[in-house]
Amino acid sequence: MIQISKTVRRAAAVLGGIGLGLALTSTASSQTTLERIKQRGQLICGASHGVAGFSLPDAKGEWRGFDTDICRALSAAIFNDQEKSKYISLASKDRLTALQSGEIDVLSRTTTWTLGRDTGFGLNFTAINYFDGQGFLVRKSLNLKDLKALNGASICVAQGTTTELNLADYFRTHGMKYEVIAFAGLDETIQAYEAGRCDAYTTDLSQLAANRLKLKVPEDHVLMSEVISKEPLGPWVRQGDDAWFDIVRWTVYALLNAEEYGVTQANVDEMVKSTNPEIRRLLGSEGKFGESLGLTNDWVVRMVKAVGNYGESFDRHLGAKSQLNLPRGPNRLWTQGGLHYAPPVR
Ligand SMILES: N[C@@H](CCC(=O)N[C@@H](CS)C(=O)NCC(=O)O)C(=O)O
Repeated sequence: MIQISKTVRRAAAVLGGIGLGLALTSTASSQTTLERIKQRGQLICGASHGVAGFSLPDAKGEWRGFDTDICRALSAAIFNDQEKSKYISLASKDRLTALQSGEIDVLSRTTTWTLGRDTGFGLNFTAINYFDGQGFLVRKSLNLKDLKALNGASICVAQGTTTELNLADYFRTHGMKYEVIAFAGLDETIQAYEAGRCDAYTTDLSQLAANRLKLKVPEDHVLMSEVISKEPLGPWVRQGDDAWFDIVRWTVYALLNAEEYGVTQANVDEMVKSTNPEIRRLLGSEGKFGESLGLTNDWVVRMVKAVGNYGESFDRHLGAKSQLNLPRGPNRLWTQGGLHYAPPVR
């Protein structure tokens, strides 16, 4: 509903705040985000600068990845066609403003949920799709035993990230010196590390694993074993449209519930006929849960047909069936000792 024009936002900033900006613009357009997406015939999804496994254009230029699958699932739920998304590649430092300004409908790009971001930017975090933590990549030849050995080191990092802030916290609390070399773009950061301008490169562990593959000889670089932060990642929306927030949040939970109940891309058509009430509600064989979101009752069937359940999407892009081969670790379901616990559909 709230289309925040850049002019109004600038005026709001001058007048002293986002709250006023939202108040000013809520009257400017009564269209909901879902209505706007349907009218446009396209979902506009904020993506990364290209991180293997999460969001990266393939050989045909089509965006693929675990974060991209959220937008593919949304597009399938709304249009019954996973290809109706347009992806905007955003640097870390620009991603939150792109969502604030209305340039994108949803930000699905390795973005950590923090209190400051959830309250200070007119944005809402929806649901965790990946539990991550911050790590460090270093040259194997340095033979570093632990992070203490990085005292006095130069460290490459991307601007506008929680990474930058955690780095400062860590070195300060451990009384260690360091030189930070911060870059606006992902490729610049990796190139600087590759060129030897920094002793270490730091970001979320999953991205370190993905970006290590961009280096000339990945085997010459190792991930340090220590993890210095909590990075709960997931999609974000603008504040002010609760119905759209619900759609994005329940998309993540529906894909997790599909995994929990054994609903897969291959068996979803059969599962529609299941007698299990949980599965019947999830897939719209019973109840009107899709309609309550402003979608069709078979919305989850559409999504699972498009991208598979949470575990299938994970395996394809990040796990065993991918180049990254990341372990599920904390991203296992709660039923298997992991942290993912999707609320029930009822
Ligand atoms: N999860 C952290 C960091 C995410 C992040 O954006 N990392 C940098 C590290 S290089 C980045 O540019 N990632 C690649 C990209 O998204 O294009 C955050 O939300 O601030």
